[in-house]
Amino acid sequence: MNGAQALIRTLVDAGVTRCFTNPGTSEMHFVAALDTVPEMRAVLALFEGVATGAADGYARMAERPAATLLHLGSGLGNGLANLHNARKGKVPIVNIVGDHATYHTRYDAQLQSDIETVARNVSPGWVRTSQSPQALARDAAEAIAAAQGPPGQVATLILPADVSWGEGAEPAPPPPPAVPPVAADEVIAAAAQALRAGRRTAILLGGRALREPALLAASRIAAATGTKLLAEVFPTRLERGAGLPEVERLAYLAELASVQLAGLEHLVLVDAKAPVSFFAYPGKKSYLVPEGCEVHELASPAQDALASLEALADALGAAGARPPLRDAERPARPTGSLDADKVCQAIAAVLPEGAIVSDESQTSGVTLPASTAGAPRHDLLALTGGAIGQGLPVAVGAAVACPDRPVIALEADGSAMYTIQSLWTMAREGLNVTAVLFNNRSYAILNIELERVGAQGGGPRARSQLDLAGPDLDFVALANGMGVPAVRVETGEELTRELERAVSEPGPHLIEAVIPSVYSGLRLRAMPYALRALGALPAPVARAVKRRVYP
Ligand SMILES: Cc1ncc(C[n+]2csc(CCOP(=O)(O)OP(=O)(O)O)c2C)c(N)n1
Ligand SMILES: [Mg+2]
Repeated sequence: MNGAQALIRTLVDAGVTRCFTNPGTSEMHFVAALDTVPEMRAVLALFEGVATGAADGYARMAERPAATLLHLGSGLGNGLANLHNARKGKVPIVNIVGDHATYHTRYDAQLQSDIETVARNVSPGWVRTSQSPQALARDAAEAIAAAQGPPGQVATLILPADVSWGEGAEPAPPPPPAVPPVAADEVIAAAAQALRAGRRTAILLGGRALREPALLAASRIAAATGTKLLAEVFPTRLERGAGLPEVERLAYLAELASVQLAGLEHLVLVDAKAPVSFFAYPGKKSYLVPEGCEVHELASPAQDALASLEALADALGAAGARPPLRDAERPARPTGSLDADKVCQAIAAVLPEGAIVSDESQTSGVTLPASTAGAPRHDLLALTGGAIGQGLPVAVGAAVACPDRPVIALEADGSAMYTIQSLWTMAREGLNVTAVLFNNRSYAILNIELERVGAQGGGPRARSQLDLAGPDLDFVALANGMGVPAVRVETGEELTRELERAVSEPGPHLIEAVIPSVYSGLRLRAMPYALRALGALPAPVARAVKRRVYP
């Protein structure tokens, strides 16, 4: 057996049965070995950012890692943004990067580069260049264990070509499953005391605490104590919809998140970080926990969030509490010419049971959480690391993981163009993905940010950097060119009809809606003033404003 064969056998024996690839010469032995291990399904992507984002989407849904196969430092670099998103989402990925043969590196050939340095940014916890075919399978088993965590992480295994083609390799046994610890008794007692004291409290849920069992445990605690449940801004995987507990997501805009957090005296973190502003803004706070609020970490990402929440519920005598569950409720089907809110309504009106929603709708999706709150239960996958170009690749991976569930990719135009090649992989693999393109012909959010950061000037040259009009992107043509049937819709009636058709037919579809920016004209100009004024308003008024602009 050569190294590559032993590597792939080790991967599939450990349950890593999908590999998202964009190979080159140094990976040819890995590619050749695919035919000797039929349990491994390799999925070709036409850009590394698609492969890495697909591995992320796959693991979020399959609850086990996929592998990637990337070509040296340049290929890894191309895939970096979506590995960054996976790292922030604590998503496990076995990131395999081919390299020159060990004896070739000293010649500094054309593709030679420092792969480990590139990898460390997204794989701070585990990077290794395998040194021999005999060591390779063991290295792979360690990479799988490291990737799985918890917390999940991107483990990068660098595979020199001679290690791959060298003979005398043997597969390694799968790593034993990790048993994450439950919160210590004194931590549970302290959190229970904080929640019992009748103070203003909230539990901030992130990571694995946004899955159904943990949500149920948290909402029992909320029902028994009156504490508020919050979810992190961009969840890795949030289960929501009719029949599930409802949690309020923190807003992306720090000014609005501050309104949600105002007045809290205790904040209990469960697999989540204390909230901070996405960016620094002159004269504004970075750390969003209100002054004087005590932060308790019930469970870190390395711990068992569910068991810790259940232990806390027991300590509070809340195990038998009956939490309120979200009633089924859909908005009416929109009619007439479309805007962003009507697209969100249409999606909510026809969302099928068990859908997986990969949400990269950006500003156009601002009313989506409210519209879909009572839709049939679904999984929401968000932009965990803020590096755009994630939504379509994540949809690819989710559809590979869950071929029987409808995947809906909600894509803003600017974000879609980073990894538009995802459409080709969807067509080739026959994936059940419906991509809805919110085409506002703009980097709309950056128009808000331009005002918010207080940049001086901001004239026509600045605005042209944020404007995508001319030439107008034609997403129907782009999709057709990659084998995906596509339509452009102009009315609510057309959109709901096309959505239902797309979901009922097998394979991928794209629906383009050309819509105005949610923030333009007076609304855009008023936004920074309104955001600044929020802090000075009485809390109930500020909350009402927040609900209005970011429901
Ligand atoms: C990898 C990466 N590059 C650039 C950015 C900066 N950025 C943030 S939002 C954005 C534009 C988003 O435009 P679009 O996807 O059309 O959404 P809209 O704001 O129009 O709703 C850009 C370029 C980023 N977040 N990530
Ligand atoms: Mg846009």
